[in-house]
Amino acid sequence: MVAIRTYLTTVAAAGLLALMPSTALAVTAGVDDGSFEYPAAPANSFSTLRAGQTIGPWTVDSGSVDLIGRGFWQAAERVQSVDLNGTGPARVSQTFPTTAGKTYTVSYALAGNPEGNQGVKTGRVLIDGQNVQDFSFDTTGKTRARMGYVGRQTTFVATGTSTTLSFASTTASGAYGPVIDDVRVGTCCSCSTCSG
Ligand SMILES: [Ca+2]
Repeated sequence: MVAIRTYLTTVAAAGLLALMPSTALAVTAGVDDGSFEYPAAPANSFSTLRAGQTIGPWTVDSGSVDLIGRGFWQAAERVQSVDLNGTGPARVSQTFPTTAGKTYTVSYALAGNPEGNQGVKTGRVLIDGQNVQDFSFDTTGKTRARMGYVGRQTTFVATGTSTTLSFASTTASGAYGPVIDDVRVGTCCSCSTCSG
């Protein structure tokens, strides 16, 4: 019993530690503020940010996005999220340290702006400017209270000491685009063990 207790204690401690790397990884081995929580957008409203402006560590490369504030609609993680169409399609990017040759997993939560013209919202994930994943989300029947977030993920092999991760809307017209939140980059997981 002593041996088993020791084992269980070790497992429990490891379990606690296992909860921490998702946050630690986001800082040390991947993106910073993948939850789009900083700066705070107006509660029950949003901020429209245009090319050249930043969302914390993220930069709006082109077009405009809406940074959705607390309470405007359901976030996937904490309270804020990003509509990749502000007044039209946008691209947001963040550059972070990587190790060349190492494989990284990008995971994120995907939904779409349920207002206006409901339907399929499309976009893509880019690594160093190269398209690595197309995504789509159908907002039909979704609401601000029930966004219907789904998990998505892709992997890439870093080619240098830094990598630029981008999310771009390919929803051509309008202010109702794909919505992303809870972006994480890590080296911990194979695709078979990651959620989503
Ligand atoms: Ca968030």
